[in-house]
Amino acid sequence: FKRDHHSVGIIGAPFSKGQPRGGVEKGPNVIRSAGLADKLKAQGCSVKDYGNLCFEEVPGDEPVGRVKRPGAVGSANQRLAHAVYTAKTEGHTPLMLGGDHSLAIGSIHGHAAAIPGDLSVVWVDAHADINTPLTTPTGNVHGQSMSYLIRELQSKIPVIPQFSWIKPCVSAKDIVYIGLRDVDPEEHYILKYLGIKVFSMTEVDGLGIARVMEETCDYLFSHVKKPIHLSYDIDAIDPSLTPATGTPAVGGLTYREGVYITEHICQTGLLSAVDLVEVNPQQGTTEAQVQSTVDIAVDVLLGCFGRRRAGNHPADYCLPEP
Ligand code: 6HN
Ligand code: MN
Ligand code: MN
Ligand code: MN
Repeated sequence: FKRDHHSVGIIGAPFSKGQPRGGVEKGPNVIRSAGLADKLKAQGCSVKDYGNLCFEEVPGDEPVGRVKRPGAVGSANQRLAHAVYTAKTEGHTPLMLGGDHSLAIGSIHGHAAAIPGDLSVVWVDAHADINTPLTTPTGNVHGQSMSYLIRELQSKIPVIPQFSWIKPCVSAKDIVYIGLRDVDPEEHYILKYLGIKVFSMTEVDGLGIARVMEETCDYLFSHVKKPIHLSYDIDAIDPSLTPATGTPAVGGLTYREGVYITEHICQTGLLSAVDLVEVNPQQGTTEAQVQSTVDIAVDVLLGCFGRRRAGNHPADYCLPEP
């Protein structure tokens, strides 16, 4: 294959306590059942499946301020950080299957710990997930993940003992958002205040996805080329296509835009870890809705790891001689 060869390290993270809806913990297994590993192998990847992480029950897990389930979220993410660190240091490109988007805390933390310099983050989502513990309207940590990781925001983050292991490891200038369309006012302020690069659905409409991806890479590569952490929330895609998710928002990416993002990032050669989160089979009302959501999640991931819609063939392929 002419695309750079990935060894994918699949890490299942069946965790749902960063938000209130049950079912999202089934994400890793439904995505696996759709044939992810075999399809990755068929396109030339090697695959190591680390299985699903086990997360501990945390009794008496009372909110700290507005933040719900701090014990469960803190400990799950600490385990995940370790797993991602291990997969990365063993030479794999970690692929974290969620679970809810609070898991990006551990995934990005573990990834950052495993590489020498800084990483950049491409966050594909209808939502910015950048509320602080003091601005969150819901208390759900899946809407706050980025706030714990951004260095420039730490003076605004109160102490949460269960989160004390988290070391902010991402600079605001190394983050690009794509697909936003449901941003809380406080989050919008934070994005402006930190000068974070955002391609909302307005920019996707105005520029087209090809320009958005070109500008994303120009922006991220303007100083040094850092490894990319792609955190992909399935609700970035339009809910007519991916309805089985907990916080759907109308007016999302088309299938083609959603896949184009991954094809473009893959061909940079800098993709270093991936999250695919918020697939919730219990949020679909029909089996077809669940199937469509899962199938699209798989196609997004195949795009990350070398699939081109133009077709692929092994680098050593030879035509059969008559
Ligand atoms: N997601 N902004 C809302 C909140 O609760 O803070 C919604 C978060 C959605 C979370 O996309 O993973
Ligand atoms: Mn999200
Ligand atoms: Mn590092
Ligand atoms: Mn979202």
